[in-house]
Amino acid sequence: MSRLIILLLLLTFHQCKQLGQNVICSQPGVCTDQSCGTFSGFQWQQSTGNYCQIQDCSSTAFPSSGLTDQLCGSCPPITQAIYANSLGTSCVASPIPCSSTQGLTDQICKLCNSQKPFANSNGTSCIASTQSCSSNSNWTDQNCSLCFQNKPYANINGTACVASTIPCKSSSGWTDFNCNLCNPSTPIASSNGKKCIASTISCSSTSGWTDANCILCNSSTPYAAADGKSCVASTISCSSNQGWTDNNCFLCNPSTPFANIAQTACVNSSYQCIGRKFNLPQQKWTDDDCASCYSFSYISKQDGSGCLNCYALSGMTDNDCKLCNGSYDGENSYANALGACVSINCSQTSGWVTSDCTMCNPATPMPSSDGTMCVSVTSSQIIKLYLLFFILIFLID
Ligand SMILES: *[C@@H]1O[C@H](CO)[C@@H](O)[C@H](O)[C@H]1NC(C)=O
Ligand SMILES: *[C@@H]1O[C@H](CO)[C@@H](O)[C@H](O)[C@H]1NC(C)=O
Ligand SMILES: *[C@@H]1O[C@H](CO)[C@@H](O)[C@H](O)[C@H]1NC(C)=O
Ligand SMILES: *[C@@H]1O[C@H](CO)[C@@H](O)[C@H](O)[C@H]1NC(C)=O
Ligand SMILES: *[C@@H]1O[C@H](CO)[C@@H](O)[C@H](O)[C@H]1NC(C)=O
Ligand SMILES: *[C@@H]1O[C@H](CO)[C@@H](O)[C@H](O)[C@H]1NC(C)=O
Ligand SMILES: *[C@@H]1O[C@H](CO)[C@@H](O)[C@H](O)[C@H]1NC(C)=O
Ligand SMILES: CC(=O)N[C@H]1CO[C@H](CO)[C@@H](O)[C@@H]1O
Repeated sequence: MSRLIILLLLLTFHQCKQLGQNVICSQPGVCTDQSCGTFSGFQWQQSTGNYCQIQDCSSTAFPSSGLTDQLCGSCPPITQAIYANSLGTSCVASPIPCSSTQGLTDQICKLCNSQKPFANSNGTSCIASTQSCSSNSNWTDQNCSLCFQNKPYANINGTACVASTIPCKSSSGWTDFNCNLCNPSTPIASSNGKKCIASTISCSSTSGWTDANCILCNSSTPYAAADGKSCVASTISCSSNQGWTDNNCFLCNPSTPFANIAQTACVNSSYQCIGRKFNLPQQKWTDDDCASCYSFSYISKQDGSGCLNCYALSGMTDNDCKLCNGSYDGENSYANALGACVSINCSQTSGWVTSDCTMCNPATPMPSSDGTMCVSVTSSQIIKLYLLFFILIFLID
């Protein structure tokens, strides 16, 4: 009986005395409190080689503060909880020490410090972000700068952190570089740098402008100049084919600074086309100006008071036609009855033939029998009409 009690006591004693696991202290092989850490109630002893160990892990209650990797390593309270957490308040089953400055992961950080539960992007430290650095939503500038050394700002929809040099929420100071990083669908900075826009060329471009890009870059200059090298403050598109004014013409293309008479295009001439005061010497019409301002078939009147359309089908006088003679329509230097220019002297008093009569006045297409004038019908035709008339009367009777 007494032998059994002694055996039980021996067994109990064996169970209670728990030899610690081997750890390396700050001075390898030196197993003093100074080298391994002072923990009241625990004694260090030399183990094999450079290792030290706690003599008896059960010698006193396990502390809940001031824990180190040495104590946790020698007396892990739970299997594999061999490292002290960052605050030294518990031993944790982290695969690497909580003091590590590389190889940190979210999982390790959570074990090591619940206040800094995420590893930064390169795993060099645990951070107080509210989301994992591998998240792909809900990013804020604050958490971006915690996670990424070189990507301090959240992109515009918070799906990633970017290496822009200003926050993506900025309302000034934009550059194409930053716009493209913050939101690739609006990759260009507006001219005033206050926003990012969906232009297809940089607002500082010196060629390739379109109306669509111009209005995005600077709404004060909404249209591309005719040469596409800049944007201008015209009130209509430089590719318009109506509604032109001198001012818009000049803005769109300084080498054709005047609206033509029909306002359908811009032209160059010695003076503006619209609103000319022909009594002032430099504003008199010239052939060149008439051609530019109206059309190629126009020439200037003799006194410079206006332009004549040599192709006009009405309103022309012999004088007008004489001016036009040789200009555009060959020898069409006489006005006909309709006021168009023809090659026959419609005032002639002899030599009329049918083709000339028709040309001079379609209403009197027939030469009289002596050829001195044109008439509506010939005398032989009149006789035929009379005959027809009498036959009709006879038939009706
Ligand atoms: C992002 O934030 C919203 C609203 O706070 C939340 O509902 C959502 O779960 C978050 N998403 C992630 C991936 O954290
Ligand atoms: C890791 O990132 C931090 C900032 O997040 C930075 O301070 C550190 O230099 C980086 N280390 C390496 C090795 O890139
Ligand atoms: C967020 O922006 C990125 C580009 O910055 C884009 O690729 C992605 O489709 C956007 N996501 C959403 C949900 O808008
Ligand atoms: C936008 O256009 C207006 C009108 O030409 C000009 O005065 C202004 O300087 C332009 N703004 C920028 C930022 O270029
Ligand atoms: C415009 O026309 C005037 C004379 O009509 C001429 O002196 C000037 O050189 C022309 N300008 C251009 C850009 O062609
Ligand atoms: C028309 O011009 C030609 C030369 O081009 C000239 O010979 C002819 O006399 C002119 N006719 C009239 C009616 O002026
Ligand atoms: C046209 O004919 C009339 C009548 O014969 C004549 O007086 C006039 O001089 C002619 N005009 C021209 C330009 O020859
Ligand atoms: C939206 C979000 O997650 N914001 C957090 C970013 O990180 C800071 C801590 O630095 C938190 O306070 C924010 O709530």
